[in-house]
Amino acid sequence: MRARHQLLHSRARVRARYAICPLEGYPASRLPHWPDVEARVLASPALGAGFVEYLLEPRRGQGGGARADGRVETFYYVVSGAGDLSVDGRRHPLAAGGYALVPPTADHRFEATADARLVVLKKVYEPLAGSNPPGLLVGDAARVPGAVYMGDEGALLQSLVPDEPAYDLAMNIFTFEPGHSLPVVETHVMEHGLWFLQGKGLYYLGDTWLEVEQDDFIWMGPYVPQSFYATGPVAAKYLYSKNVNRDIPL
Ligand code: UGY
Ligand code: MN
Repeated sequence: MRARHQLLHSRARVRARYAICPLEGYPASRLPHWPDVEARVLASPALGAGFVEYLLEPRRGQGGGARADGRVETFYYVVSGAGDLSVDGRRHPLAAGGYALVPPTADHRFEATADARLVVLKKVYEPLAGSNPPGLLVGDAARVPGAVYMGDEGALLQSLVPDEPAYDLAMNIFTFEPGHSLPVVETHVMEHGLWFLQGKGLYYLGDTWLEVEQDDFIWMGPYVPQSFYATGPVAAKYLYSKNVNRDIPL
C-alpha cells in the first residue's frame, strides 16, 4: 500500500494471453464455502484461464472445502502455517510445503491449525479412456527431490505430482540460483498458473521482459512465449501448474 502523498503505479499487466498480478492489487473476495476466510481469486475463466486458482489465508480455526461433484479436482499447497485436510473423513495434517491433489470423487475440507496461507487450484479432471482416475495424493515438497533442469545445476525442478498418464495436472516447483534461467523461450499449448514463492527475477511474457518477485501471480495462456531469469540475492522459487498428458479435443 502506498502512502497518500505518493503516486499510484503498478506492475500489473493483463493481456489476452497472459497476466501478471502483484498481490497488493487483488482485493479480497468472500467465498461461501470458505466462510470469513480472506480469499483472492488469482485466476479464473474470466481472465482466460482454463482453471481457477486462489490464494486463501485462513486464520487458526477457519477453513473450507468442497463436496465431491465427480468433475473437479482440487490441488492444495501450504505456503505457510499449517492445517488439517480431511478427505472423505480422513485427516491429513499439512505444514508449510505440504500439498494434496484431491480427486473429483472425494469430499474435502481444510481447517487451519495455525494462521495459514494456501494456494488452491481447481480444474475439471479430464478422464483418460483405459486408465483409472488417480486417488488422493498427499505429499511434502521437502521430500520431493529436485531434478537438474536441462543440464543446468542452478535450475532444479520438483515434480509434486507423478508424471503418469492418469494425472492430467502437473504441479511443479522451480528453483533458480541467482543468474540462472530457463534455457529457451518456450511456446507451448499447455497453460500455467504460477505463484512466486521466493526471490525475484525477470519473466519474459509475450514479447517483453517484466520484473517479478515473491507474492506475484502469473497466468500464462496457451502458446504465450515465456522464459525466466533469476536475479539476486536469494534463489528464486515458483510453484506452477501445467495441464498435461491429454490430447487436444476438437
Ligand atoms: O514446464 C514448463 O513448461 C516450464 N519450463 N515453464 C515455465 O517455467 N514457464
Ligand atoms: Mn512453460
